[in-house]
Amino acid sequence: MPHPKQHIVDLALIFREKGIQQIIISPGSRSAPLIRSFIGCFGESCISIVDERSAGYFALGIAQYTQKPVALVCTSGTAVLNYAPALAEAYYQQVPLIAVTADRPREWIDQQDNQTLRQSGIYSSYIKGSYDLPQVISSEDDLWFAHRIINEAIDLSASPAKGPVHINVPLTEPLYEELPVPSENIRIIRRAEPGISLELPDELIHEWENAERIMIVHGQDFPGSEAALLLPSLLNDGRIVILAENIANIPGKSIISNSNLILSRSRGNSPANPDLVVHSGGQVVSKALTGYLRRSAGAKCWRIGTESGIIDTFKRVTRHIPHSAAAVYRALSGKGNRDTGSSYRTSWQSAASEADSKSGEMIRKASFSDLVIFGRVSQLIPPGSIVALGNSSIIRYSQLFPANEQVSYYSNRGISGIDGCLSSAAGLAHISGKLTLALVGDLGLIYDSNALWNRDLPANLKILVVNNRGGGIFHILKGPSDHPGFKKFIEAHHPVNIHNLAEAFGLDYYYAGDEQTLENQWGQFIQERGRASLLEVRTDPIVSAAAFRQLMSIA
Ligand SMILES: Cc1ncc(C[n+]2csc(CCOP(=O)(O)OP(=O)(O)O)c2C)c(N)n1
Ligand SMILES: [Mg+2]
Repeated sequence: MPHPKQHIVDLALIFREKGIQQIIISPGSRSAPLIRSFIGCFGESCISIVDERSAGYFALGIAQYTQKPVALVCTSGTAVLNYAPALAEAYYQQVPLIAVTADRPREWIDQQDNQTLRQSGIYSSYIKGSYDLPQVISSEDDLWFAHRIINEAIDLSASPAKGPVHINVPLTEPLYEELPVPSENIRIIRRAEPGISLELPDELIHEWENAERIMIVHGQDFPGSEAALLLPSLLNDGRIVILAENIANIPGKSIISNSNLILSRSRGNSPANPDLVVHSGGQVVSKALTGYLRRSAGAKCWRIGTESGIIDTFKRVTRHIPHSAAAVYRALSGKGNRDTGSSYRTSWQSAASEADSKSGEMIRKASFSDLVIFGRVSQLIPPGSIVALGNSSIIRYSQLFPANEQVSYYSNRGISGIDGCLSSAAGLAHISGKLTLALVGDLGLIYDSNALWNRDLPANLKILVVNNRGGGIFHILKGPSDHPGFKKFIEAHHPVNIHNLAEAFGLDYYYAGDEQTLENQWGQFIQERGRASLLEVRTDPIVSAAAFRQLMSIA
């Protein structure tokens, strides 16, 4: 007869055998057997992060980088709910995460037992799969069942479209006893992923070959994705324009990354319209681009993606092609190629460089503001670094500058929360070992300051905080600043001392209040000094909003 907690020991071993390497553990007592099992199997490589919300986002950063499932382990109760933001982000960004949550025995749910809530299926609306392990193993069949669902959960998380899964683990006392050795007949089920070569139907090829002006819009994607490798080669075909923002991470001089600036400045006079729009990848940041495509009457529109539903961002999808972008682009490559000799592509490229040089001119003359910081920082980022963009005006400002091919861009754009940007950046810094520049707003930093509550906070994490003392984004959007509750309830103006915050967590702190000091401090700030550092740059939100508006109106 197997040991009642045999599955707990086997769980960690199955994780390891199926290639999982990163385990993030938050503290607790109900989870003690799980912690024993994971540290027994993975040893020192397990990472301890106390705050589960931060742990979830830290894991997300690692999984964004590796594209492999990362395991999260926590105790029962509200700890479980604190994973929810990161899991939801992972769901919408198709990032593989596995939440392993300790639970009380079933008979004690809703019985006023300590630290207990209904955990089974708790993330139901934004999870690829939810599993409950047996409470105790009382037969070989129980163990067979546990082995199978652990395999299934890992495969589900890692297979397209990737995403989060939940393994809930009811645990009976005793919680601190020794565990047995792993099963001899542990089951590792290997999943054979289908190849990616694809035969597309003739009618689809026909539509592609007959199009005159194709616009590929590729949304957020991870650096080095297959689509990133394939897309630039499609530009041999003169009918194609590729619009991909910095977070799409598509390299190439001819990729247009500043569509937001082009389309904001075009005032209805945009470059030539496409007759076929092909949409792939994750979220697109630019509202101007989304609006433009929604208005592009007459154009056909394909959505390529492994998601099950139809993503019709531009309200004009005529075909949904449920395969990976890489497989479809590979199958289309070389089909119908021609250099139309039309001005279509040139019109987009000259609009891109004109928008860029006009904005450069304006920024050189602008007062010190958020815009000026971005202009300067975009030139100072060292090649080979990672840039983690905060969700606020930060990511919008960063769209105003051409993407830097030497830099990898990440952001939590699945659902754009400000609550985990810094923790994800810490995860990226941890796993990559590369200089990781987290660009965050003051609210984003303070909200997620528990990202800094990490004994092993990577020294290569460099945090640039644009402190405009509230949500600067609400100054640049049309509408909010006329609201009666603007200052207190929307901008959420605050007096937090960021210097003290950085000191509390033992970070090196730098400060700049003008462009010259920013430049002077930069070298020290990004230098490897054995601990993470934070550079606070303070700006006036009114001046910043005026500079932004000026750019948009000359633009
Ligand atoms: C968890 C969460 N709460 C609220 C919001 C709404 N929100 C979007 S941006 C923003 C303000 C961000 O301010 P800050 O980080 O200072 O950046 P800034 O816009 O000033 O650059 C808020 C509250 C959100 N995205 N996520
Ligand atoms: Mg702010």
